[in-house]
Amino acid sequence: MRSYAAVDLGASSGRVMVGRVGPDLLELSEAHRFPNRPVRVPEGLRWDILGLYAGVLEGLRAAGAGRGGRLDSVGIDSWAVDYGLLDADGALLGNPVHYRDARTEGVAEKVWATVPAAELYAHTGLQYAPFNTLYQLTAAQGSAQLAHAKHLLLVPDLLAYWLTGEQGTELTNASTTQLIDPRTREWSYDVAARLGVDLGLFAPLRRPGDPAGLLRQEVLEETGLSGPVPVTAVGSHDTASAVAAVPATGERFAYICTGTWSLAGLELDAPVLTEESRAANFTNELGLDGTVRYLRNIMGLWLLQECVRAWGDPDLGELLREAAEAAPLRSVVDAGDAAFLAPGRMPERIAEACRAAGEPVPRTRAETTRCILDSLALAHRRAVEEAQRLADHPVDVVHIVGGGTRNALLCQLTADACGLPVVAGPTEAAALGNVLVQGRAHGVVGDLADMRGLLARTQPLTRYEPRGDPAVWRAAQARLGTR
Ligand code: ADP
Ligand code: LRH
Repeated sequence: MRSYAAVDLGASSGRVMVGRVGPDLLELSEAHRFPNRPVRVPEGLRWDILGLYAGVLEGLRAAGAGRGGRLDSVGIDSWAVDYGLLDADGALLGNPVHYRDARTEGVAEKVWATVPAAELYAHTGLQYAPFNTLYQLTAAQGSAQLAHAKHLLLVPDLLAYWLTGEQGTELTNASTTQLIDPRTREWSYDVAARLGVDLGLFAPLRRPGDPAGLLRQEVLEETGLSGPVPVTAVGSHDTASAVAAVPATGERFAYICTGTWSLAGLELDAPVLTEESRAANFTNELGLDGTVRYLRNIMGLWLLQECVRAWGDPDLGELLREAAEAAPLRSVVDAGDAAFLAPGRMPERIAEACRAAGEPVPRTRAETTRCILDSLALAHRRAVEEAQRLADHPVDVVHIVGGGTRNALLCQLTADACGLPVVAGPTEAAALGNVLVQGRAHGVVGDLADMRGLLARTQPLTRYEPRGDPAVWRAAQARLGTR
């Protein structure tokens, strides 16, 4: 039996979890959880990276306490695409820019003037999202900060660098930069050269399971851990770790990682780079062991988080109970619409979207909440259906993992909308995937199928059978003008 610390930073909270792993054992406990609150400064929206690092250190201290300061390894995953720039001395140049910052507005069009969108998709397989690292770097071109930068580290790699002093670029997260070719799983040198992106900024690629250094002496002293403690590269994109922890027992499954985002799609063994796939805005991100995460980004519980914030933080449980009583499918919006990306005024923006789509405007908080959950279920349905068709990969079951598994109404509505059984759990999927990859690197668990078998045997899962008539959902989809 081994103990691994998983640092898992989501857009709404960071946590350090401890996983105990053995041949027939997988237990996860929370050592420390801390809020992730971005900060708006005059230049724009920034991550509080020092606050997050402080949370990681405190979490590692808590993880070691009670086990004599002993941990077998540490793994780090976080949200994708964002990065810190370092100068020639290795010092961070400013706070990493938040992917919801407005600096990328209109940038994609400039990129496509040099590399047309269709060609970009054929080479990188990435969906259009304004925040893909490529667009962020293009927006930053000409800035003093980029001019001074000698290194670029994606957020989990930056934290690993601070913990170990070693730099690397973990592949699953690198695949969200739009600078990786999903066919070769290497840098897309041609795209980078044509767009003036200096790949020399990036540290060498490393893959999940690779060693990523040892905790520095100062870190050991600050956390009370007894060294040596290795850091192991995991699927450092939180979605890669979460998909690794989908407790599927066969191949005919779809997954939805629900948290701040809903990431809905399939695990494939090769990318789908067709024009139809691009038009449907499906992405091909890289997963463990040569797999591809073929999925679509849906705005997710961000819509609800932002409403709850605007309403002054009412009790979520009560809000969801009221939403369960509200009239079903009264109003729906396109929960995939990037118009919902920026923070602020979310109840008003949802009302505006309803008005624009000719839908009744929600009159109460319960109705707005119901509108969000119905709209998410509808977007889940559409993504699951389209992914199956575009990848020619039929499924019998939908797995939901992540924070949204705690929302029984969302899970049930998703089962109803998809017309398929939903298996919900684990809630802390990203942390479990993180821990399991460390365990695998140290020979405690076997391949991806073994990892999933262990999850299915040990983790509490809830099954939701589809109810009602799927035609109701098709009709609601038609109201939005999409199939
Ligand atoms: P991220 O990793 O993106 O920060 P999480 O996976 O932690 O997100 O999921 C956060 C979401 O989980 C919240 O926005 C909230 O909607 C949902 N959630 C958390 N706790 C509960 C709960 N007790 N009941 C219902 N939903 C919950
Ligand atoms: C989820 C996530 C998602 C990305 C987004 C930026 O946390 O990593 O997979 O698209 O954040």
